Amino acid sequence: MITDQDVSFYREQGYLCVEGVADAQTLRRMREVIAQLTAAAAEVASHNDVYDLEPTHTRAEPRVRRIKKPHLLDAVFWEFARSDALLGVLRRLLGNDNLRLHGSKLNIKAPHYGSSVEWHQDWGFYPHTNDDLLAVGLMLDDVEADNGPMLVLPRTHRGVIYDHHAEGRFCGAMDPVGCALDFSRAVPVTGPAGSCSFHHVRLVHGSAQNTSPKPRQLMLYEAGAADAWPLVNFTHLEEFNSRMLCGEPTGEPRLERVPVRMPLPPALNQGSIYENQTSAARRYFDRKDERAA
Ligand SMILES: O=C(O)CCC(=O)C(=O)O
Repeated sequence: MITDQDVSFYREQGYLCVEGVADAQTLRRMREVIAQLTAAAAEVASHNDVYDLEPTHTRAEPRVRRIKKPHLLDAVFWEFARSDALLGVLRRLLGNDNLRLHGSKLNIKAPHYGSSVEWHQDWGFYPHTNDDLLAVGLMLDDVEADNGPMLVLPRTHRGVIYDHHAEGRFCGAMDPVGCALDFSRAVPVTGPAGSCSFHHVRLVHGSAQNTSPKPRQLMLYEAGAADAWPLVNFTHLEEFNSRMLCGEPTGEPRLERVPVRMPLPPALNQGSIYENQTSAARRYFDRKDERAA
């Protein structure tokens, strides 16, 4: 499905977008499940293990900005993670036949108010023994320049690990001034529904609020080589190995000379990146929490 040039592009630039990875039936099934899950958010008043809510959420008018771990909520999300179409790309980009899912989340940017995500490197949240990891963003809607596409800073996956702390605690966001990066170089990752973006775990990325009238739902899967073992939040071996996508697990982590900054002490506000980032000292993206007209 992808060419040698695509693999070279990913290695050099730190990201790639591939069209047509999910078929129409998968997209339809996912959208149905998401519609049911978002409607059921009328039952909850605050964040929980399933939902991260927009600051303007009410039970009368549910506003969900993230569904946590969809692969545990409905088979369609796990089936796509293990589909030949997706694994074919992952094996090539990660150069490995033994792959594990680190986690999954669905970021929903509703028309007019869907929340921004501040600049960060995923590696700042979950450093591993080696950095053969990436995030897949399955586009459930057409993603265009104006409905809050993910923005990436090409080639930053080869650079330093930026500090994601504020006032001595992890905050899940880089200081947009202190890091001295030129954000005007950022590239929007766009594509028709069914496309997948792939970004390296160390690539700097973020995304602006969706102020357009169009939705932008992005199903994110974090995947990596089976011999990349997490340096934080390791729980149970059985659970760890239940996330194998293909190939065999191993009890021998591969240790590479990779730069690491631990996401500790933990963020003041727990539960999601959106909550972690509320304690960032400075924001780059506009935050308009007032209710849409
Ligand atoms: O939703 C997006 O565009 C960016 C998501 C992201 O980077 C994250 O949730 O870690």
